[in-house]
Amino acid sequence: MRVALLVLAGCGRLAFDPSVPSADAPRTADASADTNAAPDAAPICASPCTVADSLADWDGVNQDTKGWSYGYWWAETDPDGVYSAATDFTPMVSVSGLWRPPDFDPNTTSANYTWCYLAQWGGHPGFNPQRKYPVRRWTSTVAGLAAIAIHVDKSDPNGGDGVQATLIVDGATVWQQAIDGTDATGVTHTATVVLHAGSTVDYMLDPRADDAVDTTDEQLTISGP
Ligand SMILES: [Ca+2]
Repeated sequence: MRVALLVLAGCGRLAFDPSVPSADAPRTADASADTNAAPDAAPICASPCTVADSLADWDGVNQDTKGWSYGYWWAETDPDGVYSAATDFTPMVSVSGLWRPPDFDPNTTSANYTWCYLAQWGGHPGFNPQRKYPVRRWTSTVAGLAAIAIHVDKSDPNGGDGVQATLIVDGATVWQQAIDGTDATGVTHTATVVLHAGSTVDYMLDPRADDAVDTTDEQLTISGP
């Protein structure tokens, strides 16, 4: 279950509070790959090859199809306010082809109403009335050096305070990027990591300080380096 991530030590928890907006990172496309993975690890497959693709592998009805599971972090009620991949990933349920928290109530005045959901193309984080952050997870069946390509952009670029995407592998934050509310171009980033059978690759979306106009495109692919 351990990943030899060399970007951050695998402490099992995020070393940040996603409810607090971070300073804007550069918004220009970043297609460069991290280069701090172990150079002697064997690739998961001979490049070019792709073992997982969040768009192509999507299943809006069944969990665990092709290694994908759909969940969320209920940040509002987490006693320590820190996402732990091992204990804070709560599976969502399928509602009309979207994944939503199990207690979702479509009544907008309900305490259990939330904008938090996942779709094939992306999703939406929740802030009001409670902070619920969608997490798209892939669980690895392969071991070795892998290239994780992550993309995020605003599918609704009409404002708001933007969103923040976080890539977490086996509990360690690999990459994090804030996206402005009007950024329809977004960012693509590739991280090179070493996976093990059972490694968890989590793509979390948080709303920063508000969830208005936060509809967001997101895609994750795992390939040979
Ligand atoms: Ca927002």
